[in-house]
Amino acid sequence: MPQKVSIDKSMDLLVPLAKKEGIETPWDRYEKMQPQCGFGELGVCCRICWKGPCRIDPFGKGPDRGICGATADVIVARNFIRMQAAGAAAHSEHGRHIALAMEHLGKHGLEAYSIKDETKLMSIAKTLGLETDGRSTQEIALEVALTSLQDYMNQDSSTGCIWLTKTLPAKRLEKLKSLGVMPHNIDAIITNIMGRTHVGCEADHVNLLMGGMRGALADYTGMVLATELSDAMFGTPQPVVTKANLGVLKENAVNIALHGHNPLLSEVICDMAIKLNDEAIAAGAPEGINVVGVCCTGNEIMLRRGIPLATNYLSQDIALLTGAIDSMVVDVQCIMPSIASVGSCFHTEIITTVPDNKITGARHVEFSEEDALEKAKEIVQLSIEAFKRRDPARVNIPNVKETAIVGFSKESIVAALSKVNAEDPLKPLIDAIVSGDIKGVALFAGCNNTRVKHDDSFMTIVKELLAKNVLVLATGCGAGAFAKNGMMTQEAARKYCGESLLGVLTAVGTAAGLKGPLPPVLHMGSCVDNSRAVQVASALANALDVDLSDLPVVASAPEMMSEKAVSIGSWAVALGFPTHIGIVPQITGAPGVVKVLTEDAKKLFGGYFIPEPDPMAAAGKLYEAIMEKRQGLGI
Ligand code: NFS
Ligand code: SF4
Repeated sequence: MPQKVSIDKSMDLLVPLAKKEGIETPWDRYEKMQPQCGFGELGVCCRICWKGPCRIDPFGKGPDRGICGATADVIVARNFIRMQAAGAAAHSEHGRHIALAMEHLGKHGLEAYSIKDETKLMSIAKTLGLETDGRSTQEIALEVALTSLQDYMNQDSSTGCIWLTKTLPAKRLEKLKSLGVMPHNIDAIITNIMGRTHVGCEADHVNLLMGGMRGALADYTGMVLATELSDAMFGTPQPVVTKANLGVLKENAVNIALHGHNPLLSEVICDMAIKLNDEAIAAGAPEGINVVGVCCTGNEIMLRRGIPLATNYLSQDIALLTGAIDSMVVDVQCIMPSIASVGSCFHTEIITTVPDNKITGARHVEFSEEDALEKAKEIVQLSIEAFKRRDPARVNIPNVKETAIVGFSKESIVAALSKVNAEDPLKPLIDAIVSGDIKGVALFAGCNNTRVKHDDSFMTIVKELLAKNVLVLATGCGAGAFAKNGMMTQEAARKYCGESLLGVLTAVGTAAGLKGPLPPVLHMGSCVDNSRAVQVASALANALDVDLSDLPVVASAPEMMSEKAVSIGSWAVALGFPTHIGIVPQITGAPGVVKVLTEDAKKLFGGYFIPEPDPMAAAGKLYEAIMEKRQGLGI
């Protein structure tokens, strides 16, 4: 195990505690897994048919083809695009779920849900080109939902997905069309990838990878509709001050940790926790119910409600070592099965809620939009019951929590900028980029990974880029890392930003009434909310009449691990952004694939992958990519 597995200060208390209690951490399991399979690391292992598994000898001494004749490039490309398809499927299921809920809301109403943000609903209707005059909110919501669901149903491959075509600049759409990577139907594209990678189908790695890019753009489609419809139902994030890290748990409260992704579950539980607060007090918790968030659900409720974020991906099961979490309630994605076994060492209720995401050893309370209130009540009451069983002697809450100013949707960024220039809100940002006060924009996203020190790569790269006057946006567990480690405060802006960036953040922050700078890292939300950054970039590109790929905008996922991150990184490339990944990807055994993704992509899309595990070197490469784009623009 590396000397220190995490830079998160909470881990200084909890990792040794795990050792003392004999409870396994992800890092213990990582150590047991060493050495990890070299063929798998290089991606040259194929299990697509049962003649296999086949593996290619990377040293050129053994087999150079699978039993069917597939080369390393074909094997790796097939594996890679299946990952893109899985990522797209995960996000798009989330999006579909929200769209279906909105459809039901529009058709017959749902007790637990409403359109909380009518302004956003109207703006979505306008984006989608729908009629709003003389129509009720419910009618408009229904049409927005049905239009969104078209992106899962359209069979005419000559028309692109609606949400994609309505949210990207015309120049980029032309480019995607000319490259043949426009998705027309999310489900169809995912099915296409699974079909073309079946044994005995496509065996051309370039064509496979282009098919994968289309899958990644289907992923973007599912994400943007998930974000936008969620905003209409639950509110568009506005700046809010809250706290992050495990010190947000309260000794004298019933602590409910909401974990997963979909706000359809977390929002209702937050509402129910408020309603049942007195029951918790009566059960002996003087501070009532304390809801905290984990991973992307944590980001969703943090931005919309100011609910504190407890932790991010890699420390999710260790969080249970605090002995103070009474229930961890999960829905879908990024949930370590280990929470059930660690939870069983404590009084904690681990509650799964989705019929196709159960975990052996956890309690399952099936949740649906129709009976959301009843089920949320059951879940909160189970949490209160668990609190009664909590052993105070085993409570170890780290005294670590940071202030976090969060809530930077496109709408709230534009609103803040409009305080500087009401007529043309984007102008101050564009002027700052053109003058070089802001050198460029970097979006940090993605997961944590046991292969690198928890949260460390995020922090190392960001400090370098801030000092060089790069504006930083963040989502997902990256944003979680920054929030927990104190990068979302005004003091951090003063400490880490270069002079000219600090000047811009101070001008905007002061105009917006913050009496000082905006935080140096702007938290835009969960992973699906990466689409918010695209909305900002598209607005900039349109204002400058350039393509997305011309902008000095880069993306970075320094600690990525999931198939969703593969998919997001791929659409970032397809949209024209140089995209850093800090983990050596499972493609390096296929030189042809590596070339397409790191070199040829640049010519085709303007975006390309920059694999670089060393965070300092990565910061340098990202900055270089920004400067190259600036040069291209002549600024
Ligand atoms: Ni996104 Fe990674 Fe997961 Fe969210 Fe966190 S691990 S790809 S950041 S919770 S989706
Ligand atoms: Fe081996 Fe080809 Fe089957 Fe893959 S598809 S397991 S390379 S025979």
